[in-house]
Amino acid sequence: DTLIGQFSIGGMTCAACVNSVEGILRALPGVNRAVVALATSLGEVEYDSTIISKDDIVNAIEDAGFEGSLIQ
Ligand code: 9UX
Repeated sequence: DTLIGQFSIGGMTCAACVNSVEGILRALPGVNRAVVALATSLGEVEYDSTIISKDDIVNAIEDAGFEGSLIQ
């Protein structure tokens, strides 16, 4: 199923951080779309839940050195 998850992404301090997180998210198998906003520290990710889980997405954010958590 295609789902949309909203994630809090802590630790982003410049526009290059945003590009980095978006690139990491977009490269994950099962992620169709990812948009990250610096001002709100939020990311919205459209993903195929048969390929990747919310927890996998949070882990990818964490592995990149940021603090990720699921909002909904
Ligand atoms: Mo900007 Mo972010 O110089 O990890 S890229 S702070």
